[in-house]
Amino acid sequence: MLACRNRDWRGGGPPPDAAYDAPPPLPACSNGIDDDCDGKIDREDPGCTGGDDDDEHGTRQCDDGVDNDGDGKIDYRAPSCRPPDGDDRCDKPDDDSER
Ligand SMILES: [Ca+2]
Ligand SMILES: [Ca+2]
Ligand SMILES: [Ca+2]
Ligand SMILES: [Ca+2]
Repeated sequence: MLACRNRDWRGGGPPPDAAYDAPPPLPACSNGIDDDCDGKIDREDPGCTGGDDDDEHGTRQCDDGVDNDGDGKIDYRAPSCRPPDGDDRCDKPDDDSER
């Protein structure tokens, strides 16, 4: 005698995920965070040209996110930053020389 197959079996997969409607992340210049850790937040940061700018880095050597003098240290970092590993030749983010 043959066993009946259960035709109502629906498989064991998980239910489909509901659409994840998280809002898009805020631009770096309006997220309330000191993203580049220079002690200036959002619109206070000279690297921000506006609230929709997504990068707090600016054009000055001590605020451009680049190791301009090749010593392995990058930009001004606020003393409260951990690690406080900025270029020690930078006294402030609008300093335009890492040398
Ligand atoms: Ca920010
Ligand atoms: Ca900043
Ligand atoms: Ca730099
Ligand atoms: Ca440097």
